[in-house]
Amino acid sequence: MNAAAFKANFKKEQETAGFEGYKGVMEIIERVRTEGDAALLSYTEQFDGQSPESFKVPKERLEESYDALSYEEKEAFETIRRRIEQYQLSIKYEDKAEGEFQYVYHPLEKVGVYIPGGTALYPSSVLMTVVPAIAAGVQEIHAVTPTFESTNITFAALYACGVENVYTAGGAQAIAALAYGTESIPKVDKIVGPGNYYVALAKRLLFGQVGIDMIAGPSEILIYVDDAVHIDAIVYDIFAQAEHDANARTFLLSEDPAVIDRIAERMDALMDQQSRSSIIHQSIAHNHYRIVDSRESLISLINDVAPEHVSIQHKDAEMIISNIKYAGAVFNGYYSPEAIGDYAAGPSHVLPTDGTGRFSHGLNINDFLTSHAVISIEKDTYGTIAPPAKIIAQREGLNAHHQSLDIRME
Ligand code: HSO
Ligand code: ZN
Repeated sequence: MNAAAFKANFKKEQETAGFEGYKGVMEIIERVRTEGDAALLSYTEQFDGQSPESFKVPKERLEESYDALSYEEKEAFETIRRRIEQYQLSIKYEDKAEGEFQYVYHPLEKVGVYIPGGTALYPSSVLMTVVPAIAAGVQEIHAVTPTFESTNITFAALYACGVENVYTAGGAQAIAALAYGTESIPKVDKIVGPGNYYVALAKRLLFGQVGIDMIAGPSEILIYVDDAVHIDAIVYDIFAQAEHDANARTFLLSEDPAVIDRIAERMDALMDQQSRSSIIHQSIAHNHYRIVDSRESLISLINDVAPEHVSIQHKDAEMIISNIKYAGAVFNGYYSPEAIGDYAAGPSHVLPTDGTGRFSHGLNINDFLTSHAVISIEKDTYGTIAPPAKIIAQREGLNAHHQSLDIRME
């Protein structure tokens, strides 16, 4: 398969509800905006089959969920929480420049976090969204999740991270509630976190009314291997990606056709032992491509399509990785499988998908900070930069601007 065909496959249309989908989501947004909790309740009944007495989860339920964890589970949350926090603090961008110019950073005040809860619960997504927000200094975090069991692992993770404002609402209606505010859910400044197709549509439509982290599509991975790889390890890496959902995309690349055949054989042999084999079957049948090509075309391919995850399991990994410019996250070598990034490496697993890594990056502490410039010019500098400014003001025909500059020249 050549690069163009690969790219076409990679960018293959995602599940789409088209214009009707947009119309439906717009209707949900408008009803939540105008009717608040009443609309949220009616959509929760319609889509989730639930009629909660109150959307806000009482603190005792969060605490009970946490208390129900084993000692090892509590320790796991704490170890990972600390690791994510240390990573985020290490990348926090602070401009120390002082004098004439300065950038001042402030954490966002109110952040909404969407935690999926449909076919699987994602406590790892709690850690990967909430910990960077807290590291940035966000004071108020409001989490929504379509989860109705009285105690569960998502609640436990939220409790472990110290989040007390949790609401049992999901889908486009929960995003609209966070964007506009209802009687029980406050309006926030920014919404982050993964969600299904309708959550993504609502985020797309509401950007501007509220800040949005990114529009994340189905998860994807590109794995590049040489002939020395541990075959079964690669098979499990592929399954780990494919088991997310039927639209997940896995791409296995090598310059060596024999290694691809060996991996394919082991995939067939190990498939039926997988607990989510039917999902894996579907996503691999539709999305698993194999390409044998040169090193140069591999690098330009990666930079062109900017996969969410790139895993380089190859003796020349250092050289290849130093040439990668665009990717959600890059995994280097045997002890860096994608799954360690999902849970515990440190960087957030909320990453740009579907080529959006060409212009965006994985969620991090800076997504929860805003900055503004402070300009403090003294007389000497003013004397050198005001004359050219005056010339441009004159050419723009903005006389008051010219005078505002001119009067200070006297
Ligand atoms: N690989 C997913 C994140 C995840 N995996 C959560 C397991 N739990 C998207 O990057
Ligand atoms: Zn995963």
